[in-house]
Amino acid sequence: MSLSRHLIALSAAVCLAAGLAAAPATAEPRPRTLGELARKHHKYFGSATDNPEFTDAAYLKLLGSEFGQTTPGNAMKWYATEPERGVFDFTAGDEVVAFAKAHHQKVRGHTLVWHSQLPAWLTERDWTAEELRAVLKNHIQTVVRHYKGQVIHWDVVNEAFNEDGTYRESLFYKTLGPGYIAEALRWAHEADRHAKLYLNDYNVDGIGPKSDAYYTLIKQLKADGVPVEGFGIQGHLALQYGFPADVRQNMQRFADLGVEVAVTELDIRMNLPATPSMLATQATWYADYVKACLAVRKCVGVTIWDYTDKYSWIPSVFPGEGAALPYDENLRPKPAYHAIREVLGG
Ligand code: 9MR
Repeated sequence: MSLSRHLIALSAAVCLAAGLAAAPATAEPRPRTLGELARKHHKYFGSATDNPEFTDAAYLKLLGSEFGQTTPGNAMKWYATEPERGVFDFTAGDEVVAFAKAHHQKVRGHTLVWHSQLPAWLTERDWTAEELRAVLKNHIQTVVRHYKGQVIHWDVVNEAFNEDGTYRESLFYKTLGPGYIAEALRWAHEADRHAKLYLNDYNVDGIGPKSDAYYTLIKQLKADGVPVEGFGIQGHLALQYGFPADVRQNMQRFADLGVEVAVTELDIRMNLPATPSMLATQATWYADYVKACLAVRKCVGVTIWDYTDKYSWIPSVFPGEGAALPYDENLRPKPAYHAIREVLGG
């Protein structure tokens, strides 16, 4: 090979090497995840999860990468954590917390006092008020102490009101009267002074009798010095029932009471089969809901009630309905996913 040919070959090799070295700088940057985009607004974007899903590697990969927060869908409920009186089992909850920790995710604790998913030992006998108070206090404090420092929030009382704003006649209400809510909050606070304590419910997206009941209750609890620090708006919507246009105003009035607000279980179901136009409407609704949270400084984040239609609770509870989440059953992002990204600035 002549000298000039040598030089040409050499310079080609240098250019190639330089080109390769420069490649990472010119390559498309990795798109920000929903969790990262939300963090820029000082909020989190999360997904609920459930232990049976932990065998699905593709599912876990997205759960761990895309979201900055998780909520165990069932693992911390009473039936799971205290299956026999005084016998506690934190296996399922610990599994979710360990996953979250490994993926730098915040965890919301869900839930301590709820009328549903209670163990049989609790529901299948009558309790005096004194007995039930002791059982409730022990349950709350044992669970909260176990997760101390590991959860940012507790849904201390879940779904305490009926649609008309009257108290739900749960075991706790019937036996202890409405004062069980303040007591539950005080007991939880004694066990973990740092977790933010929430009341959480569905159909409280807009202003109406049910959210008014929470407004009045939280105002009273604050006046009485009870440690209530957050209002959880679950956000289980359905296309056929319309979008709660005043969700931002509703969030703001709770913020003005001095509590934070979180969207805790967002999903938007529809009658199947889903059409492109229904999915487009769903995308707008997700975007508008997230926008409302972004507009309220004390709205701390949004959690969707799992992220894929593969594991949504909807089809089993509302036959003929579904397609409620931003990813389809094959873990492919739907229009809703892209709409949420856009609102978050992605
Ligand atoms: O996602 C939960 C599902 O796996 C359970 O079967 C169901 C039982 O009621 O509870 C679901 O989660 C609920 C949440 O704990 C409270 N708000 C309503 C949610 C949907 O039912």
